[in-house]
Amino acid sequence: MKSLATLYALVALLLAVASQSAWAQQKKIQQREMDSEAIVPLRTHTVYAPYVDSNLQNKFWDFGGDTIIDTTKSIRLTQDRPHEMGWFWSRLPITAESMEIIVELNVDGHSNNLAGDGMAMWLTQERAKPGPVFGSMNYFTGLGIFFDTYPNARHPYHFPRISVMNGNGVEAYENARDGARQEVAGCSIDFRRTKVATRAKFTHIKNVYTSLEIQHDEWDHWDMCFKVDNITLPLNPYLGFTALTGDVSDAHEIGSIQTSNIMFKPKNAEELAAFKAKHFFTPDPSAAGGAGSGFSIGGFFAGLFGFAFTLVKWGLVLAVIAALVLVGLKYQKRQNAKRF
Ligand SMILES: [Ca+2]
Repeated sequence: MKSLATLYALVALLLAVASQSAWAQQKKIQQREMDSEAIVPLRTHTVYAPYVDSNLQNKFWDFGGDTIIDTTKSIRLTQDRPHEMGWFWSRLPITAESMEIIVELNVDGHSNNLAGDGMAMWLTQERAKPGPVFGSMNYFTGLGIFFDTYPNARHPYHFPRISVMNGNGVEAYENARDGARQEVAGCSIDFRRTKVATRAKFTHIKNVYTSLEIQHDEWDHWDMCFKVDNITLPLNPYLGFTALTGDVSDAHEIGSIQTSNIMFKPKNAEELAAFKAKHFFTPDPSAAGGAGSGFSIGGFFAGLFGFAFTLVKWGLVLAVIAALVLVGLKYQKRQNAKRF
């Protein structure tokens, strides 16, 4: 009889744990739904093939240097030739405070490993000023995300390297050191000569976080490059892409750029702090798997599936326990029958 009582207690405990876990999952899904009120595509900062109109112009974008527009395939910032430099810049600034930018890029060349110099994505006050920093001006104001394929110095990390510098307009990018001292965030990911098109997903939620996810080995599989909370963008930055080759080279191409405005309900300081804490101190299984930051509709459905999976899992556990209890009861009955 004692063993039966223990079994019942165990079942009750498991039931309590299961309902608690289910409740936590459901709450998480609700929170995800509330994260983003709307994602509105920005036509002014989006571009697809054929990229230009019949006059070989684009009213929202401007290009120059060695940039070649291949209307069937890509915006080629440089070809796989030494000493080229190309740029592609938005004509209008981005007025949205929070945004998502997904860019498809292709970095490819004849050499297996000796290639360079790389390309950059910019969110800066300045626009269309060619220079030495991956084809753009030095002493920039705002964010530079560098896709650096050529190590100019030795580092404890591998190349290719993606690194971010938040320029203040007076500090120079230290090219000879690959900007190591100025890197506010970064990661080593091989985005050169990839099997699937490389895509970079940049997300900036004002006063909350800035992240960069990279797709490079499998379609729609995103690896988190960085997620930080200390990046402030300049007010109304221009969006630009530039590339540079030196003695060594690579073709640097852009397939498409897709920008969206992420809109949020106004939040007070307390709500904002809680929102930020959720992003940086709550373990997020989908982020750990590199599957996204929980802002996408995909993230929401992943959560839903996770919830369903948990239900099925606990259902199975309970079924096994119920079976054990039944066997126990039968055994006890038989023992009692024997006794009398
Ligand atoms: Ca470099």
